[in-house]
Amino acid sequence: MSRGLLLSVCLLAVCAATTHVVVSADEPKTVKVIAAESTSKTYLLRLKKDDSGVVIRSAAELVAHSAKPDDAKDPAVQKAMAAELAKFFKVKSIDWNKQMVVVVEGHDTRGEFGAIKFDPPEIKGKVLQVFWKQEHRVTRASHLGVPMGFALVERFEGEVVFFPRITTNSLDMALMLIPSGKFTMGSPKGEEDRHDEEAHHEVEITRPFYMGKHEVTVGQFKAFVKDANDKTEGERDGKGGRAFDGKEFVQKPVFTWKNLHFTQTDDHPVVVVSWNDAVAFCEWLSKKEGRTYRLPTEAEWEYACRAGTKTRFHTGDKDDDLQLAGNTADASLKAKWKDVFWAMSWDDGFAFTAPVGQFKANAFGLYDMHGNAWEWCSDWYAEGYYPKSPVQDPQGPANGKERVTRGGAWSTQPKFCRAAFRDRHEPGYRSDCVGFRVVLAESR
Ligand SMILES: [Ca+2]
Ligand SMILES: [Ca+2]
Repeated sequence: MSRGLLLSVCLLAVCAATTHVVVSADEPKTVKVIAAESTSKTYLLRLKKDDSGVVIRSAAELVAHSAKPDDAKDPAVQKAMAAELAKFFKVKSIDWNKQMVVVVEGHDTRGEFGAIKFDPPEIKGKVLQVFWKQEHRVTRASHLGVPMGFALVERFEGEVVFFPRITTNSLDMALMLIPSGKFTMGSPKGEEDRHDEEAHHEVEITRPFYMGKHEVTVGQFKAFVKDANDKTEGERDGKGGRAFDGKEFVQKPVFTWKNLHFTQTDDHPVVVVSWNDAVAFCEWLSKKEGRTYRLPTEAEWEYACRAGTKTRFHTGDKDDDLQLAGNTADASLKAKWKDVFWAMSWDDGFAFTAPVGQFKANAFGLYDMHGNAWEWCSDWYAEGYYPKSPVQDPQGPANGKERVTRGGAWSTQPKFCRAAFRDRHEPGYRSDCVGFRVVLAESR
């Protein structure tokens, strides 16, 4: 069969992110990728939704979702299609008893060349996790549309879940995959500036999730306010927020997320938002997209911030290591505000908030986990929670008076930017150094 015919038998697969089949008794421990290719969607298959994936386990499945499935029922057509797919992988034929094909559809490359890259799949229990990312490259070639990735892998008789390493949402917000895993939360006894409440303890994050690559920006928050016709707590009660008035930090009605003592563009982190405002944003976005956005738990936040590191900052242990990772109280701030005795001697270039993503990302690809804006977490705060918290997915105390904030800000010194440091405020609190980032619960 020609590529032309194959083109005409365009697959309209049902492309939920997951595929469920019965697990065999002798499930494999590893699954090898035999061959992988990436191309434009105009070539072979067509899935329904950006960032989706399907599994193909037979020649019949290859054509079963075609636009004209009746025409494709002929075994000869099925065989020809499978042969065409084998050519694509540069193998003689596909042995459906031992192999299967995973197919991923990426997202619009907006005129740039896009390619899908697979990472080695991982088996977690009875689930095969397929990780992939879309890479971009500026090219003079014409627009290639949505890229697709194909991988010929060893057959796995179980559930297969596709995880894009990065995904974007309706606000053009990039979200990074945070894989499940175990880590030691809190700080070791010898850590400089440590507080006793940062008790070292093991935590397991049992499910992968997505986290905002950046803090929520002014531009993204603007979209919420406009669409929801909403106001922040500080605007509704007329009390504004806490901010610098030229001499000290005070609460003033004039200080709101859109009116500060410094200039912010749409790509700065939104601040002067309370915990309640942040939750309202998540609820609005969840409703808008039909999936669940929320604030991270304190454990998720620290797991994501550390990204496998055990040091005070994800860039190292020394105060100086922080200047790579984030915007904190520095010479730029001191030049504007001479009373900031705690400012560090280095100059990070930003007196107040910086546009998101100006500093070094951590190993999960997250920016500004240290500094820029403090980030609200979903947990209530309790000083003694750690030693008695559940090992798996701790959610924080059932009740409390204050909510946790993490990571430090443009106004703080290194000790408050440490991965383990915990701060807290009442849920209605808002200031010019507190913002948030969102978590997207994975879709299973
Ligand atoms: Ca700074
Ligand atoms: Ca931050």
